[in-house]
Amino acid sequence: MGVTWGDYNNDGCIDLFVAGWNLPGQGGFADREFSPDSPSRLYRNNCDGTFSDATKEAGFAPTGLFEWSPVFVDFDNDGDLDLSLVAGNTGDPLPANLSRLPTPVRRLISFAVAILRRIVPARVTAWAYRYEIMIPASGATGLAAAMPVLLYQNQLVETGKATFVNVTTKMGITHLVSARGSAWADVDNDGALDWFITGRRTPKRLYHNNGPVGNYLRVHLVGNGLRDAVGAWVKIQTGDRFQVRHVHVLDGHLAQSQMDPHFGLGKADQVEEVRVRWPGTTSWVLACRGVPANRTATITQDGHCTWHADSSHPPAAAFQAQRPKATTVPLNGITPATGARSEVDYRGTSLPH
Ligand SMILES: [Ca+2]
Ligand SMILES: [Ca+2]
Ligand SMILES: [Ca+2]
Repeated sequence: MGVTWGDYNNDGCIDLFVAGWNLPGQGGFADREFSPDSPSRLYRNNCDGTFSDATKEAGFAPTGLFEWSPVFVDFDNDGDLDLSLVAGNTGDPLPANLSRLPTPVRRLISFAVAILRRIVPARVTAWAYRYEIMIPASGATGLAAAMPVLLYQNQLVETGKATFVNVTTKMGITHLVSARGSAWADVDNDGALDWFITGRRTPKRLYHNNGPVGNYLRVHLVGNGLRDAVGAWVKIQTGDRFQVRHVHVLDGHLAQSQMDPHFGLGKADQVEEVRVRWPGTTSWVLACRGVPANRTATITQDGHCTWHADSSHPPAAAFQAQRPKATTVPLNGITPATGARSEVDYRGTSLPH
């Protein structure tokens, strides 16, 4: 459930990922026949007005999960768009053969599944879902409805081929959640995008991105009429590489990520050119030249381009006061932000602008 748009293969044409569910008839738990087809789909833009199904060639396999809220995001700042998904049960009725059981028995099954999920590592749980060994306890709530989340790393920069590898557990993300939405934003202005996952009767999570990540450029657009510049396109050039992003509202499923386009630059220490196509226009405008890496460039539609280091704009005090100390793990680890408790409740806090 949910879609995301992004140019995952850096050919200048925006592609589409649609999240799906493993339902009866699609290799779901009703017919026990596992389908090689994933309900989720990646559609590659052929740059000629048509799209091709690139799900398999990009390395996506069925997960057995109810997938929600896909988001294209360059979480490692290497210059290619990675992909995140969350999962969780929907409260559908139990499979027919189980729904005939008395209520206490069904509750006992849900309880047993919940216990299993507490003691089985997420990697094993994901494998069990993949091969339908573990049946999602439909109609259950809380932990019994929880599933692993998914973080895929794009291999385009590393190998030249835009294929995706599941790095969820490698990055230290092991929680099971029952979630429908998630969003990415650099909540502490350190240049690495962080991941917030909602919880539907499971705890919400803020994963602080501990890096290491590549250099980056963030672009803040100020339009003349439409101040937020929703619908604008931004294209940057670093060496012989180009990347495009678009300013948009809503990501995934009922979620809103950081609106300012965020570009990973890898080791590049400068962006040669930034071009903008403003909403309602059809041509690219050269907005900035020679922007140093690790800056936020503010571009106005009347032709101004300025930039500043993000460290000169610390997060809002309200958020800073409640920002928990993040644990550190090596190699691109993404860990839950932990304070006195492992579950952080951000209700009532103000996010930085
Ligand atoms: Ca593309
Ligand atoms: Ca990437
Ligand atoms: Ca960050």
